[in-house]
Amino acid sequence: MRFGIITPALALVPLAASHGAVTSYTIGSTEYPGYNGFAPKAGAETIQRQWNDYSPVLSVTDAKMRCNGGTSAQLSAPIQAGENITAVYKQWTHQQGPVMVWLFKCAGDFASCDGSGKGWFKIDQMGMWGSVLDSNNWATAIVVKNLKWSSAIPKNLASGNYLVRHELLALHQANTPQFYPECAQLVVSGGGSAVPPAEFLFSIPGYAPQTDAGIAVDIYKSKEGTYTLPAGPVWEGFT
Ligand SMILES: *[C@@H]1O[C@H](CO)[C@@H](O)[C@H](O)[C@H]1NC(C)=O
Ligand SMILES: [Cu+2]
Repeated sequence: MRFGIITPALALVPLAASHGAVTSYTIGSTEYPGYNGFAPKAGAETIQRQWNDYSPVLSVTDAKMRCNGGTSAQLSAPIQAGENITAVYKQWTHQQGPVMVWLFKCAGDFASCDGSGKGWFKIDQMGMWGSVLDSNNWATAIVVKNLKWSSAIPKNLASGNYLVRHELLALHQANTPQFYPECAQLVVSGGGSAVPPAEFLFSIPGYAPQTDAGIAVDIYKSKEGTYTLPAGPVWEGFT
């Protein structure tokens, strides 16, 4: 099946009917409402930085790659190093592509933390299993099914203020990657002193070239294949 062919029809569907975004978070037994889209509010009391809408970011160098346009949030959520954060999606539809979860350590308070500079590192990611690129054996298909994604904060991560960035990369259109990133504010405590070495650190936007083998992908070109995520492995935090 070549889903690429039905794209013009999909384009007629109202934006809100497809795509998706992180709309809340769960840490332990606490639920943190996020932004629900389409009604930005000055000073909204969420831990999430308000994103624009469900529309994908199409270029790895687009400024919206960082937090889907979100620049600030009033609140932050406490989390222990080693604890999980679960991102919840009100809706999500694309079944081919990886999930990546990133952190950025703020130098100070959140108000002055814009996520600029080479400070983003991955703490969780999943691509494809098996060898059939146009199958549903992808991390984003798990998000379609569960409408959530859970990741552990590294156990010995240095305590402090962090931005967490959940990124879904949809690859259902050949060579037309769609990025869906959202950010929230976390105060990590109980960690150690670990900080990732330079090779795990990236700037966002621009963590890889648009031509990266994990970004410019045609999942329909050959039946069998392998997939390598862009921007390298996750930092486990145990060194
Ligand atoms: C916590 O996150 C890890 C991935 O970092 C995952 O493997 C594990 O299943 C998560 N635990 C829960 C209870 O969701
Ligand atoms: Cu979409």
